Amino acid sequence: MSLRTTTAYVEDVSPGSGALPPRAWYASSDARSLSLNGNWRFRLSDTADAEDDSFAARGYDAGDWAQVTVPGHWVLQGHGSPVYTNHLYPFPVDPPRVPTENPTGDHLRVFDLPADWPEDGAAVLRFDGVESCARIWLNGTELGEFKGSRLPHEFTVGHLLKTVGNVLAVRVHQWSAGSYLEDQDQWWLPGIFRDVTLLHRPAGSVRDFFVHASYDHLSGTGTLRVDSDVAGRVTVPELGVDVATGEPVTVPVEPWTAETPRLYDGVLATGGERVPLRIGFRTVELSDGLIKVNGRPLLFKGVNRHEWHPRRGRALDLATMREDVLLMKRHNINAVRTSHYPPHPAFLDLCDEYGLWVIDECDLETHGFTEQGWRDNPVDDDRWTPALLDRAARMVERDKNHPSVVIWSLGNEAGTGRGLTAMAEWIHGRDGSRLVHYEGDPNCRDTDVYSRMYARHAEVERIGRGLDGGPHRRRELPFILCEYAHAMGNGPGGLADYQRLFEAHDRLQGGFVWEWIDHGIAHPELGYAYGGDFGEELHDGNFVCDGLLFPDRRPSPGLVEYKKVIEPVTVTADGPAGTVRITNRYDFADLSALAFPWSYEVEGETVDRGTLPVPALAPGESAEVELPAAPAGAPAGEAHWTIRAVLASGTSWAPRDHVVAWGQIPVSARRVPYVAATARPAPGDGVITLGPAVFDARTGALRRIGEAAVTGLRLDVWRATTDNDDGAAWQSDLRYGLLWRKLGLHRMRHRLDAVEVGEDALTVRTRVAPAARELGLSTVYRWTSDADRVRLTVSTVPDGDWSVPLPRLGIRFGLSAADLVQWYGGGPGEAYPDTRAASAVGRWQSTVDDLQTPYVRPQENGARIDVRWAELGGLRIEGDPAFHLTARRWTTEQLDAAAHRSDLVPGDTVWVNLDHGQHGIGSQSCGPAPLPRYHLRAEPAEFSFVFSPSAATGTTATG
Ligand code: IPT
Repeated sequence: MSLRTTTAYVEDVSPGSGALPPRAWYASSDARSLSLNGNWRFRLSDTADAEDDSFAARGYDAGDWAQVTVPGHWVLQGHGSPVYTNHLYPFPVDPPRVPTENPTGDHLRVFDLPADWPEDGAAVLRFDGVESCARIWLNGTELGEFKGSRLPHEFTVGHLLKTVGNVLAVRVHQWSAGSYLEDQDQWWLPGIFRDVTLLHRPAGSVRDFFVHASYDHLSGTGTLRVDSDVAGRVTVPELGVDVATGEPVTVPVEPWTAETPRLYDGVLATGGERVPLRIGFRTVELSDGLIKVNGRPLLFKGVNRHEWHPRRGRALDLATMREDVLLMKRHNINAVRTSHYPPHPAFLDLCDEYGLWVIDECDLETHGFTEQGWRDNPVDDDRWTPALLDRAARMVERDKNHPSVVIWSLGNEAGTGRGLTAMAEWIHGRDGSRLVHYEGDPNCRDTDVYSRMYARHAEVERIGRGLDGGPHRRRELPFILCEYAHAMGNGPGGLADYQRLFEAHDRLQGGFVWEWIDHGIAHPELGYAYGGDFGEELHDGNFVCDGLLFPDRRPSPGLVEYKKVIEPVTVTADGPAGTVRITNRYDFADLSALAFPWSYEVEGETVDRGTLPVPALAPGESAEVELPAAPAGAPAGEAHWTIRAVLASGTSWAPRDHVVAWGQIPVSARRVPYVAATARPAPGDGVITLGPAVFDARTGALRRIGEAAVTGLRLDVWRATTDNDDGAAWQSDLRYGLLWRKLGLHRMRHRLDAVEVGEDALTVRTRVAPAARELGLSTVYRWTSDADRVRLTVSTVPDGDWSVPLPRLGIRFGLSAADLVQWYGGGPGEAYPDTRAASAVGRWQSTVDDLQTPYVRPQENGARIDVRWAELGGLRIEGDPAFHLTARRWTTEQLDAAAHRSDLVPGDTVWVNLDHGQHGIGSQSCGPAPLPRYHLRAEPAEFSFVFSPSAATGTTATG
């Protein structure tokens, strides 16, 4: 007998053997259960068969074994290490074979039954998720083996249980035939990563049940029918419902939507068990070429959510799942695609409860086969079809009773093939009440929606207008972007431009930003680790950190931007003067839950406030609402109305006064600073003095303004390239970072041509250019002063062939001391030309450290936009026009060179950039580049700053 036979199941394409058929998941019934989560004994072997003869046969002597926590991944608990690849299989592609080096974790748990565990024998052992292949023994009897990492598997065990000293042994293989179906872009993390539970099954208990709860918007009634394979009764006290299983009943109800997640508590009672039901009445349909719920089309404002925790990986606890849902609700997100596998089932309970539309995606991706032109793709090979159908069934049966789930997705990036068609046919047959999604087939052969990822704005617009052509079936279908706006590093740019398209064209039913959270792994030295930090021979670096949340779940500026872009109420000033237009952009809810406080601000200071009476507009409606008269006696200066839509009372997901939406309406324009050139440059002792400024007489370099020492003030065009600047490997034309470096924009030289002391100005003429190139920027610095303030006007004229945009255009200088930063302009957060929707004009303050955005891989960050004036380090700076402000304790070059946060070491100098322009951000780390209107073209430009010593020294932060 060959050694391989004992582990043949590992490389078998079949889903496994011994497990019970799939069924609905429910958390609590009155039947007993015993959680087997906790400490397990653990032994790691290098190969699948290493301990073959010593595990079951030798009586499970775990004497010298280690311990791990279940649920968990052993590679995050000190045994072996994680591996990150995007789509490349980290093993030779020879399906269904896997490498001999196959880390195998033997898990052992000894347990007693609780004293009051019922005598009658029936019991089921459930595994909610094990990656990637498990073989199970209870008390020496083998129960079976299974694959399908993020799917539940149950085994009948009652006949094997003892009162004390039960030995549960689980052998987990990192690699199996199933790994070929699980090539999602994420860390490969073996282990028992979801709950293990022993469930008592009393005689006559429920096996499987299907809650059908539809809503008829014409009559306002819901129809409920609960099918169960064990007959029983269904009661819903609030609705006066008490019917037999299988029997439909129609009653007036309030419908469930993600905006109004009305649930009715019920009970399914059979002879042996009472199962709590949470029923949401809603009807999903495809009609008039649109996805409609309860008769109305909806707009997905979604995110792709992988399960992630920086220390626990995909072993999420309930608190973390709830945090995700609360963060989504508070950021106006209304939909989740569970990329790329069914989530922990409790997450869907939360989606039902708080209200989120869900695309539930099957645990299927075979992306690595793209490398071989999809040859041998399992989804087009009949031998694999049973495994695919098993995965589809385990998802649908588990999750079918969740009102939040409106669409089933076959999987992600798996090419096309008969197996997918078989899955779709099975799903359509089993559950006609939902739609089917799959992005990977441009013909939409098996799907009810046309779905794409990362399509450019122009193409999305064509699709919206129905000008995209394509196969007939596809042209009839509504469109969604199941992934867009790749949120890697600084960005994504262009969100607002997508949203305008979604709102303008009915066929465009929204999208799902890629993705929710950075998959950084907490690391003692590096901060957060990403691909390559564990010595993987093949990896995709920080492509795994592309979320709207940092790994610790702090919102990134991208999430703040998304919240603003998808706000469900808009406040605009397109009507007659003195009015404001309020538009309800909810699909189902009116505005009765919101209040509309206003404030009137002059130069960012609130002068008056009140509340705007806004009618409870129905979805889609808008109204012109009269603003109060501008407050009498307000000081002169630039003024704005700011109107907020806030929660009038607390909800389950946010407190009263939580800001849902806002708008700002300019009243009067800013007066730009004027400095009469009355002071004369005064040469003397190696320096030139002009008003409060002192310059080096030979070089014209600024040395100080008042008390503030200034170093290295000069033109700057370089930024620490962002992940989007660097671009995805396959987008050679959009890799601005490479183009910029090729030109040498990161090593510009400054040639001094002249220092001219004039009547009323000091003029310094230079040419800024990189080695080896003929292009350059002729740059003139002209300084004037009225004795108190000094004005710098920078004029720059490009010469040579500038076909690429500039990263930035402005000045940079160093201050010897600065901590507190105060400014009037856009804030409070980071903003760039195409990521600026959430930036509000106001008076803001921060420390220099808090201006930094902690991208996992350091890169350009932290600019505040539209800054009229700023004070820091003893300087007051006014812009003409307004500028972008960036300040940090390291140079751009140091930021550029850093690979992890831990590489950034604060120096003594605070480096300040005042930019006239920045190139847009885009999302070409996977998607499109910034739209042309956000390009910073090399063109003649002139911009000024007025500097004066500021009253506050500004070196310490207070308040
Ligand atoms: C797309 C994948 O579906 C997703 O899982 C993720 O990898 C994303 O890209 C990038 O982060 S596929 C890509 C080829 C567009």
